[in-house]
Amino acid sequence: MSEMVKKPIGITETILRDAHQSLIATRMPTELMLPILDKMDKVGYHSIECWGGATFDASLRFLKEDPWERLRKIRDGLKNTKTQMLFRGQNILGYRPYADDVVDYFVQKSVANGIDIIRIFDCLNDIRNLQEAVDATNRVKAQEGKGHAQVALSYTLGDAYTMEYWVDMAKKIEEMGADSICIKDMAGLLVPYKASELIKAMKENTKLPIQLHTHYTSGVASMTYLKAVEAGVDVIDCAMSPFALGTSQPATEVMVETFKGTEYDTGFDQNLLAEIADYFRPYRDEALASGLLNPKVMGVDIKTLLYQVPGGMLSNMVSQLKEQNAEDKYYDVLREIPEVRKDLGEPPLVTPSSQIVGTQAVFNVLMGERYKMATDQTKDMLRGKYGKTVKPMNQEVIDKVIPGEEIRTERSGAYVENELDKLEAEMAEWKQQDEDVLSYALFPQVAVDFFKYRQAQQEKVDMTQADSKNGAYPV
Ligand SMILES: [Mn+2]
Repeated sequence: MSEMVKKPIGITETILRDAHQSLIATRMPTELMLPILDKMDKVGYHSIECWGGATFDASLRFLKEDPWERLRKIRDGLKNTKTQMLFRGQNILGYRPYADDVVDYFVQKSVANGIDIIRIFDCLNDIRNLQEAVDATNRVKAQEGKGHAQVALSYTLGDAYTMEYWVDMAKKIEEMGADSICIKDMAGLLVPYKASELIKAMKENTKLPIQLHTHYTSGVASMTYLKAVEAGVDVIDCAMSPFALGTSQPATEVMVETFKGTEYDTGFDQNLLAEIADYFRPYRDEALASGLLNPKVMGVDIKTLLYQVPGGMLSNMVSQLKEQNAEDKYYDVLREIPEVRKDLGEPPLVTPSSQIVGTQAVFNVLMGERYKMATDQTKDMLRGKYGKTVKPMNQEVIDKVIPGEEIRTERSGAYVENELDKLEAEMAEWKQQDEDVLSYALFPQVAVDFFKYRQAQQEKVDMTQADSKNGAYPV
């Protein structure tokens, strides 16, 4: 009997970030996470994803929590497991390109507060927009001996996105000094046999470990993982079953069981996983009962393959239409999205390009004339401020929306002057820790509202007196 060569597959657990972002609008509070960290820490995960743009925003905005404090507490509870965050390249965790000094400082502070792996992506897959964040991570790594720069390619479909394109990107990522590659399939568009082809081609052309991230939205995700693992992928992103499937990831327990006894065996203890699932299940039931978890997002939405629109973008669009009493325009907007995407150079649809394309499509339909009105973000995209798209943008649209304006051709950060000092000065009165300036940089209004709330809490103000609507608290 020949001995089986073991190649255990790694699993990144997403229940503390993407799973609740995808299913319950990122509303899982820190206090719910903390009691189970000890058990999660014993599983043997490759990493636990616990931080990113939406978790940061929702912590400040809705949960009235300091996201940095959350990170420190999670770090404290995970003694043996790597933590992971999602980082929007030059856009950090926000919606616009930031200056290099802010990108740098954010990376430093993320690692200092407990992040091990930084997954960095750009909404246009413009590699130049990733360089500063990768370099910053490598600088921290050289100084502190910790930090890992993972570059994520936003997976999408379209004429430009050939196998050669992805392989070429993988080579460039290796050259730019990243530690690993992630294929980030935010809409569940990667089908099983295509995954096999893609992983094989990338493995042949890069030595970097490859991680695959997908969503169950279109119903193919666990089959995609199976084929990707057989093709040599190193790590897959999964969510514990109470917050798996639907618009979230394949279930951790299911993937663990699938590879049991094979060369890919994770070696995870199903009893331990069951205890973790038992912990989260009542919270799922509660979310279902309160309506926070909508059963609609738990099924298979095959339209995602037809329209290639990520789940989060669809729900945004529905609420925009609702506000305008124009829900009957849903399918018109769905048809308009790929047209706007083409006009804007066929970018992947991921934050913030997904919001830019989606909002402009809604405008185009509701105004009854395409680009009669353009959002500031659409204008900036056409001006090249977000970077270079894989295909050229529509010249007619450029001429209509920003006639005669200069088009920029450098990386997005090249147009933003260092701004850390200015930001520090603006928020000085609220500063209680170094990290506060970064919260302010990303979400100025939301952060100040939070700072006011924090101060009021500290001064033990009677919160029934607080004017929460206007974010004003008596102090
Ligand atoms: Mn995702």
